[in-house]
Amino acid sequence: PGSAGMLYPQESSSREVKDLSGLWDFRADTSPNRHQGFERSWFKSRLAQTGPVMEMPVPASYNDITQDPALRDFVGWVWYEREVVVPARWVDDKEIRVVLRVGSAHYYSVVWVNGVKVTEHEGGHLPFEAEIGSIIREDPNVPCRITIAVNNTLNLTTLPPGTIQYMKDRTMYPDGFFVQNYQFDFFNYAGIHRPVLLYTTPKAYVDDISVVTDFLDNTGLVQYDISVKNAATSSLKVTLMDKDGYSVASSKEPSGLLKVVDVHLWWPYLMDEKPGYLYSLEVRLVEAYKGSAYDDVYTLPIGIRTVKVTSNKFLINNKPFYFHGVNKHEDSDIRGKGFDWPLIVKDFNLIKWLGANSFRTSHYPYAEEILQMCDRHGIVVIDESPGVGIKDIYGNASLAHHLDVMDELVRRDKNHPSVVMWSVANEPASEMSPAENYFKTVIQHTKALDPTRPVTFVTDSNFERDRGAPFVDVICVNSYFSWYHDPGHLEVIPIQLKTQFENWYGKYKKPIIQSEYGADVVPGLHNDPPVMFTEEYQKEVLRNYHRVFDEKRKQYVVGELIWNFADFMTSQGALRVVGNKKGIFTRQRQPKSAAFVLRDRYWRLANGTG
Ligand code: BDP
Repeated sequence: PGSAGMLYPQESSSREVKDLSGLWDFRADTSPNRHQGFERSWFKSRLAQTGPVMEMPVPASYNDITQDPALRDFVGWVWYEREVVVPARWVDDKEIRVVLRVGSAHYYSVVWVNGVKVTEHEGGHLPFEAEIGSIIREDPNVPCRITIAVNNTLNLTTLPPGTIQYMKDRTMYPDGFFVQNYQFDFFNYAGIHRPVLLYTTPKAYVDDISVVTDFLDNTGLVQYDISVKNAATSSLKVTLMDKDGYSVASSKEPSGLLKVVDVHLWWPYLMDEKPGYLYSLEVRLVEAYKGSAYDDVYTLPIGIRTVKVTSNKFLINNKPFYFHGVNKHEDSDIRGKGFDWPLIVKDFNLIKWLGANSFRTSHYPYAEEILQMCDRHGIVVIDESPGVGIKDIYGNASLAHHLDVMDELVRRDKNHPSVVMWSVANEPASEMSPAENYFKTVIQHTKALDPTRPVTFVTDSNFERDRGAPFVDVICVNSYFSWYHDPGHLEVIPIQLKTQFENWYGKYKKPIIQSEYGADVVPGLHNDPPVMFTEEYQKEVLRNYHRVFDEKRKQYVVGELIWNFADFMTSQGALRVVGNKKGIFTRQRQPKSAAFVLRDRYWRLANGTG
């Protein structure tokens, strides 16, 4: 990622944003070697001139949009293109920086503007951008043509990893047959998943802002650091404003400490009457001799709070915080992993209905807009990297890429008060001997990037054999008692869960979060006494876990996150009935019976009556 910042694009008196969501031209490269687009330079002219195109919505996964099974399961390069009319003043005024930004595209992307390559990016869940001003100024009379080629292939050095398997037996498989294998449990949706934007800044601009917050008695402390680019004779005006827009502190320095008297701390949902209280840090870059029209203005929402971990507590603002929440996915009908406001707002309403105070971004970074909502609503987040399905420790190239991904993730999300912990991976092969160095390195790297937040990874391995746990701040454990083993035997849950907690705590003396537990339900299936896949069985699994949580949360268990908030799509397999059905809501966000069990519990926990 280099030294550049990745501030969320924002409109201000100095910045404009043009959202390119809508219909783009689209074609999958189905040529035998999947490489015709590059060989024939499809980026050089309109995509429609080099072959047939279809209309494809952006943002969305392309997989479920058509009736074509080959496109649903396509592996390789797909091509998107759109022409944009750029406001003349962006072209005329050379003092304006024009940036093209892709919120995310899965997995590998190459971007051209008017046939000129402007950037490429590896990784499906984080933003990337390129300055395109000089290209659109070359010929002001041609519309700006944006071409994005996206490849969803996963291999041993991608994150998440995967393998391509060729089936060469011609008596069994057709010519050229291959499959994409991966060892994570969600469908490898692909395409341009988050909005593509054009945005402007003045030539001299605010490139990045970092804040670290603290408080002493009634005084809030905001340590900030601003980096600017192309600024010649500039000065800064930094103003911290409260929710009502009143200035509470100010400075002219690029970095410093702002003090807020009678601070209103950022509190999680249900811990305060005004959860998610946000101040605004307005940064104004003033270029001398140019007039205020050339100031760059960027306003960062900030929440003042602290996070600390002791041997048996997770503290927010020095008060014990108990995670009663969910694991999620970015997943829904038709749009797959595509960004969708109605879905996002519905999910927040369901989270609040449940009385949940937190979620984990299983198993990859979610859209920034979701984290911004968490900031505003006080929903606490464990921010997870795409390090899922690492079922072997694949070597130095994988490790190096994992470190890069952590750089990009921390750069993007460092200022969100809702983010209280980083998770570097989910259920890796942490019992292998190279895992020790691997997780030590990734976790130390993440701590160096951000010394203020605890770091974890989520384990499902045995407490004696796991080699990553010595490096984490909080032990996060997944277990599926009476599901993947002892199927049907609900009565084993209490004893196995107690043993699980006592083993981990006994060995490490660190707080523990039950980061996954649950059971599949085909909604509407009933049986009493409970049997697997019925609504009754899911409820009983939950109740059995809850009894043990209640005993252990008095000691060192600091959280419980249900697997999963909602049903979601997976690759096809004998264990999955049109996807994973462990949701307490269906994929369409309607409650199964267990949602009511959880709702009762979470509200009791929130009210301190549990
Ligand atoms: C865990 C994984 C999660 C799966 C879940 C399950 O972390 O991604 O979906 O189990 O099997 O192993 O339902």
